[in-house]
Amino acid sequence: MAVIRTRRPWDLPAQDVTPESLYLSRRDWLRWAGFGGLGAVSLLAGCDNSVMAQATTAPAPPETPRRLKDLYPARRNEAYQVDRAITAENLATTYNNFYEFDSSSKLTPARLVEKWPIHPWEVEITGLVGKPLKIEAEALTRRLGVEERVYRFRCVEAWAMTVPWIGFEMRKLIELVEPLGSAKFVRFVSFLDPAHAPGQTNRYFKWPYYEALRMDEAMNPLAMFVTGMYGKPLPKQNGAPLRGIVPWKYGYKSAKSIVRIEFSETRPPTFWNDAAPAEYSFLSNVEPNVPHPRWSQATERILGQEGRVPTRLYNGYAAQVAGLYGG
Ligand SMILES: Nc1nc2c(c(=O)[nH]1)N[C@H]1C(S)=C(S)[C@@H](COP(=O)(O)O)O[C@H]1N2
Ligand SMILES: [Mo]
Repeated sequence: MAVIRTRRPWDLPAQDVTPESLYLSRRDWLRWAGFGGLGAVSLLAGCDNSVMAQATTAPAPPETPRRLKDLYPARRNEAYQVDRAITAENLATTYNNFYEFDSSSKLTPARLVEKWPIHPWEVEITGLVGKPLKIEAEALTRRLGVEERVYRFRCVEAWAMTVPWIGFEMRKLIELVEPLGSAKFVRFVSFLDPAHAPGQTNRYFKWPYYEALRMDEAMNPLAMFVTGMYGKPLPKQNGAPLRGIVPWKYGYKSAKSIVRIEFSETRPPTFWNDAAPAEYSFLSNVEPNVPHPRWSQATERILGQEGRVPTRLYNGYAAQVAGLYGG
């Protein structure tokens, strides 16, 4: 089903604006709108009916390959409860931000990843650590073990979902590599493969995608490396085979498809902060009272639901993380 482009990005109301619209001139938008002849190019924040229609016609997520049947589905850790319904799987796996594939549509990454090979996948853990490590992602996952946790997820664009992620705590991996006392930050670098990821030819961004956390944030038990969702391995469009999940921060802090994890003494630069420092801070905690310069963060839109609900401080995780920020 084609999504009708009813509005142009330059006349969108503030709450519908996605970050990239800042950078693309009118001419560039016209070029992107014709990109790949995909048709369904639009800014969709606020366009729930189209999203629902698209999601229900999307291909079913792949089944768990035989080699991973020992890991998925994973036992749910019931200590992490959320007072919201779990988002429909077909929404969470087809409404994506994955700029390596397409920065202009949420709906196309799920199709554009089709020919992208992700197995085997080498991950390098390096920098200020006593035991640097190079390991294939599934081997790492098996080494650390997995559990399922239902978390809220909040994008800076003010849409939200609730997802049963599968993975392991970041601190498990950190402890494995024995960081030096001087390590104060941990950096996540995503893959670089423009032959498969057409968005990486977009010169408006610096590739590969890069993000980072303070060490004390990464050590918080809520912070996870995620390898699966909805009882199965991660779909490629959701950041397979290994991504971060930092549920009290805006979604862009959780880098997808990570190939390198680096420990450093100084604060590493980050993708969105470099692109627009006045709009995307290093910390990027979910804070309802801190508006984005171009839209309010006081309310959010839950995928698959009508209307808006209040945003919660630290995305509902204040009890677990407020101490990290002096509160
Ligand atoms: N490598 C990479 N990681 C990324 C992004 C991206 O474009 N590339 N987008 C970020 C943003 S803005 C969000 S909201 C989430 C979206 O994750 P989802 O598609 O699984 O919902 O991934 C984050 N991680
Ligand atoms: Mo996002």
